[in-house]
Order: sequence, then C-alpha cells, then structure tokens
Amino acid sequence: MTEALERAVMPPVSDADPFAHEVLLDPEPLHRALREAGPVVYLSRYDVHALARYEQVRAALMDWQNFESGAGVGLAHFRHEEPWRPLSLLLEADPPRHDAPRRVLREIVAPRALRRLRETWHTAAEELVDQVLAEGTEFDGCTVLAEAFPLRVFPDAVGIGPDGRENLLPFGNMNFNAFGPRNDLVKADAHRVGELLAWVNAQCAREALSEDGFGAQVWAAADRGDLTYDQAPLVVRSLLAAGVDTTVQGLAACLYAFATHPDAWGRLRERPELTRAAFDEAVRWQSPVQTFFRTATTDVTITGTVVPAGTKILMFLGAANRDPARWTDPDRFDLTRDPSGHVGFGMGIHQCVGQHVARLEAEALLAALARRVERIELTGTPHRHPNNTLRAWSSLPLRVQLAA
Ligand code: OVM
Repeated sequence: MTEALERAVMPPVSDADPFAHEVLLDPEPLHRALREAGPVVYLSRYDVHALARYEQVRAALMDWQNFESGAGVGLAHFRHEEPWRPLSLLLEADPPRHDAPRRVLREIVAPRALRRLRETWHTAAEELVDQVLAEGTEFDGCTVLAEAFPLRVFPDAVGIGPDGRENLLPFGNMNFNAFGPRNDLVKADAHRVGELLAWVNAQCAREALSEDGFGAQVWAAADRGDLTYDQAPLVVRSLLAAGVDTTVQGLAACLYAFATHPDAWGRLRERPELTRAAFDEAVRWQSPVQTFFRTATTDVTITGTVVPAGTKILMFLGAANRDPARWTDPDRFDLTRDPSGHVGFGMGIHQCVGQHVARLEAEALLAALARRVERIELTGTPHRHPNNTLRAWSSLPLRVQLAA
C-alpha cells in the first residue's frame, strides 16, 4: 500500500443513480446532496468517484495530466471496453495527439473566421422568427426556434448535403446518451446505431462536403499537412456530433430563462450588448452538457481521498455551475451577474472549441426575437427530454407578445 493510500480519507458513499430518469429530469436535488456530502463522493452503483463542487470540478478539468480523456469521457472505460465508434480525436484524446486536431478546428471556428457568417446568420434568424410569428404567437419554442435555427444554419456552415439532415438530432441524442451507462435510454436507440453512424460517416467524406464550409476547411488542413487524411473525417464528425444538440439546448435554455424572467427580457431588449452574457448565464444556469468523466492516470489525491489509477471520475458540470460556494444565489438566472468562469463549456485544454459558433447562433436568434417580441411567457409546463448527458427539452410551450 502506498503512503497516500495509508493516510487516505474514505469519501462519503452515495448509492444514487445520476442517470435514473427522475434524476435526469430534475437533477438539482441530487446535485445539492452531492455538493453537501463532500468534495469527493463515491458512487457505489457505478464504482466511480464524483465531483459536484465548483472548486474540484474546475481543478479536475484543468488537470489533464492526472485526469485523462483518452480512456473515454463517458462511463465506459475504453482500455477495457471496445468503443462503440472510433474515438473522437478531440474529446477522447490527450496531448500530444489531441493538439493538432484541436489547433485545426480552433482556427476554423475562431471568432475571426466566423465573421463571414455573421450577417447570413442574423438574416436567417430574422427570417425564421418572421416565419414563426406569421403562423401565430403561440408555439413550441423547443422545436420551432431552438431546434429549427441551428438546423437552418449549422449544417450549411459545415457543408453537408441536404439529404438525411433529420438524422442529426437523433445522432446527437444517441451520442450524448452513450457517455452514460447502458441503460434504457441507450438500449432504446441500439437498433439505429449502425444506420446513424453510417450516415454521419458518409457526411464526413470530402466528396460529401461543400467547397467552402467548415468540413472542407478540415480537409484543406490535411492538404497542408496539419492533419493526416485519416484524421480529417473524424474531425468533421466532431463538428456534427458536438455542434447540434448542444446549441439546440443552449438556445432552449435561453428561451426558458426569458419566459420565466420577463424583467430580464426587458433588460436585454434595452441593452442588446447583454446578449452574449445572457447566453453564458443561461449555459451556467441550465448546463446543457451536465456531466463528463475523466480517468485517473495515477493514484490522485483530492482533499485526502485517493482516486485510484485507472478509475473513472464523474464531474457534475451542472452542479458546479450552481455551487453556492462560487455563485451568489446560484439558482437564479441573473443578467446582472458575471457568469464567466462557469464550467458549462468545460475548462482547460478541452474547453468547448465551438463556443463562438454557439454564441453567434444565440446572438442572432435573440436579436431577431428582441426586435419583434416584447414579452415571452410559458403557456404550459415545459417538458424535459431525458438524456444521459444533456439537459434537454422536448417541449417549451410559449406565447409571445409582439412589440408595437
Ligand atoms: C466529439 C464530441 C462529441 C460530443 C460532444 C463533444 C462536447 C465532442 O465527437 O468530438 O464535446
């Protein structure tokens, strides 16, 4: 036994299942219990350690040397289990292998590179909002705005063809479920894995992509020697896997926030420069990506508890984003706070590479709504869509009052 293990502090044990339906639909009670139990909690059901406090989640995200991603960032341990698809070169990789794909994608979706999309996306958002409002002032904000807008702009920006785009959301849903245990949510999609993977892989081929999209730019990076030709399709796959459902749920979080906080909507309409902070506050408040795992590369001691080498550690991003030790009045959606430092996009070397794309989408959609809509309200109970990783909605029944 190592010296560290002899002095080890036994962590509190919880037999809670973070992936049970009722928890996925309403995670805050478990988050609170885990934060209060201690800085590290052992989850007996899955034989993993878990972090729910901001300080420890942030520290683990920053510490890629001790907490690796290459064994998978879901519950499945890819050194013992066959991955369900070839590993992501970004999400499921560590330096140095991670660095080239990351650098390539970072340049492609950098704020400077997105400037050419700005006007198109703002126009697309205005057209969508005009269309929706022409149909009526009561609608499901989840489908007609939060899903519809990313689907209008993002696949075109990547450069995939028109056929089969209806597969994007089911693929994302499956992909994000796959980070959790093999529960009923994973089993429900098992019959579609082959079909959806085949479709997505086909979209990543150079011939399937338009000449000027993000996808083509990934292939151009291979021409320059910044990536190998084997890597290019997998980097395109990351765009399609990580870039749709996440932004959909981020936009849904904004709509839900403004429908339930009419004063905040009024404030945003008066001060459009708040839009970006509003999006980040919505991401903090709802945390569309709720959890990711890491794997300890060595026996790592966290506040006295030893996380044994080779074991998984579950980071509750959503719980960290509402930790009262870090945030004042954390459960409040508050446009006056500075949400920077939230871990909704992760932190450190894996921090969401597409966050500027997401912010641009949010900015475009919220600006278009702010121009035409004075008030947003719920007309019924919004429904959550259970997913092992995403905090997702299935419906968001809204009524809007048009601006004079
Ligand atoms: C990827 C990937 C997939 C899902 C999420 C994600 C949040 C990345 O395949 O690279 O980041």
